[in-house]
Amino acid sequence: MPSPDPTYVPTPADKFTFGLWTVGNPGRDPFGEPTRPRLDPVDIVRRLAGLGAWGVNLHDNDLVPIDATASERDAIVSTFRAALAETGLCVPMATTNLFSDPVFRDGAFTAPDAAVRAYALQKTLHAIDLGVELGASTYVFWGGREGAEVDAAKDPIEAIKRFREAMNFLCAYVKDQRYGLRFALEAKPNEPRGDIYFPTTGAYLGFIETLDHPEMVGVNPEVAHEHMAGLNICHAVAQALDAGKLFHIDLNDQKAGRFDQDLRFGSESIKALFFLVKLLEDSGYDGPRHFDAHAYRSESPEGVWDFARGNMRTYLILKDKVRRFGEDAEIQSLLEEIHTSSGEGPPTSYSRASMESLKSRTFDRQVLAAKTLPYERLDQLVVDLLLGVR
Ligand code: GLT
Ligand code: MN
Ligand code: MN
Repeated sequence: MPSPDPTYVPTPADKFTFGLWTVGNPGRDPFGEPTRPRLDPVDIVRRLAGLGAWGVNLHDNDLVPIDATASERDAIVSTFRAALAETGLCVPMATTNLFSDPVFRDGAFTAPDAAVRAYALQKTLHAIDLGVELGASTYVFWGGREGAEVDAAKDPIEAIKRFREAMNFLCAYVKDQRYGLRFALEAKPNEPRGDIYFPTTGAYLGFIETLDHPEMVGVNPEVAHEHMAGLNICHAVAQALDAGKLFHIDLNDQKAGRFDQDLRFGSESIKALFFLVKLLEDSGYDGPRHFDAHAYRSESPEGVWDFARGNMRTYLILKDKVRRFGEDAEIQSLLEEIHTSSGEGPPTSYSRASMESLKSRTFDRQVLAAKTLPYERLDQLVVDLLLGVR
């Protein structure tokens, strides 16, 4: 096994990506104006490439203003493509901004106004074309405005049907154009809406199976969004992996019970994110590791790049800890002890015979209940490992 790089410096092989909207976040919040100047997408591409990132992701309007003419659009896109070619950075994922413009104040694909729904669909067709032109293979849908504050005003079943119609239309478009694009649906429980439809990754995993082309559609779980809902991100991602639906992932951090903070990866939940990195690495997930986070509002323009470096460094440190976990003899022997069964397990498949034999088997409940589970020792070893004293 090659010796690990102790410097934790990323390379494109790590597949780290950032959004134009993440490192480009100017520090605006609901109570305050921007604290940093807007960054040119071309400069972002150069800086990210210099730091060892693999790719850059974007919403249509992160690059092309919503009111740009066709020729303005083409000029912007060709300058951007030149920067990608110069640096070797790729665009693995693209998405649509269906939340900033006032037209989407009451939803996009689920808006009560049919003309708004049509506009949202048209905007997405153009944005898909843009993403494909830039080489994207994954297309994310985050329905930030698809929700409600006033449930009296809307039928939530109708909203689900409308969202399904939009997804079916767009899948058909991708097939018709022969684009090699897969969709990844991103859940969030609330903010900016009082409640957002499809609040969790699990909700989307159920919904996907009701689509015309479920094989084209997966999920894009975000750490902060599952933590906002009080859920375990590792378990949500495990369900997506088991279903073959982890098409993308948004890595960041979040204090539980707060607004969506989009904090630097690993700035809060070291243990939970250690297990997330372990899951991603052990499962063989080979998609992008996208950091959907932004620097503190108090950070300087130059400090944004410390933020960018920090996300990648922490991922690599945790990945190294995963390796050590696997090589740690004491941890592994505890795991072996924990995973040793007290007797034969249940039948792996049903047959009359296996059922009858199970029915007639006798179990000593006291023996089963007395098996030791040294979780205190195991968890402390993990804490020691993460705190660097092991
Ligand atoms: C927005 C949101 C993110 C989504 C982005 C994709 S935009 O910043 O908070 O979680 O992933 O639309
Ligand atoms: Mn996200
Ligand atoms: Mn978020």
